[in-house]
Amino acid sequence: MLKTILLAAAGALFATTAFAHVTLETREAKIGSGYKAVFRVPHGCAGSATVKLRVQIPEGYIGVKPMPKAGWKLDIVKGKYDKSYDLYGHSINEGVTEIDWTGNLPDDYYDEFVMSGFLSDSLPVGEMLYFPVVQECEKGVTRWIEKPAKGADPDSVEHPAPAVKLLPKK
Ligand SMILES: [Cu+2]
Repeated sequence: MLKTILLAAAGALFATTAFAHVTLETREAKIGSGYKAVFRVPHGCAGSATVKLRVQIPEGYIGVKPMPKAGWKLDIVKGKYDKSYDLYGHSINEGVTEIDWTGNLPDDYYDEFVMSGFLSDSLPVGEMLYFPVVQECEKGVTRWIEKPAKGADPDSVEHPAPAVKLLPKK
């Protein structure tokens, strides 16, 4: 009985810690398939409201489109990919490389920022795909851009970049 309670408490603690950063809702996805990236923002910068969220799109995540958000200004940056990719039978070599949402999210509130895209089937299976995020606040900035050592816990670094684990196509 006590063991069960301790395990539940440990689970809740881990979930809370992992959830307490800017993270992706879905943390594993198959290459060669569509992927909806949902960025969860559970707090501001040391209590200060978030006024801008800038997301850098990793190479290999193609055909990206952001979801507009009421009350937020949306800017997208487009650029060349490092190589050509196949997207549903079409060869493409450029697309969205950064998405910025500008608005105001008080620290007391939680919100999600969404985009849809395609994980190219040339991405390396078993690796993590990182989406560096810069969170600008009324006071201060937090850069969620750190990449833990291979296989290490995301919490081994202070500001882990949101990431998704790449799974085999089938
Ligand atoms: Cu946090």
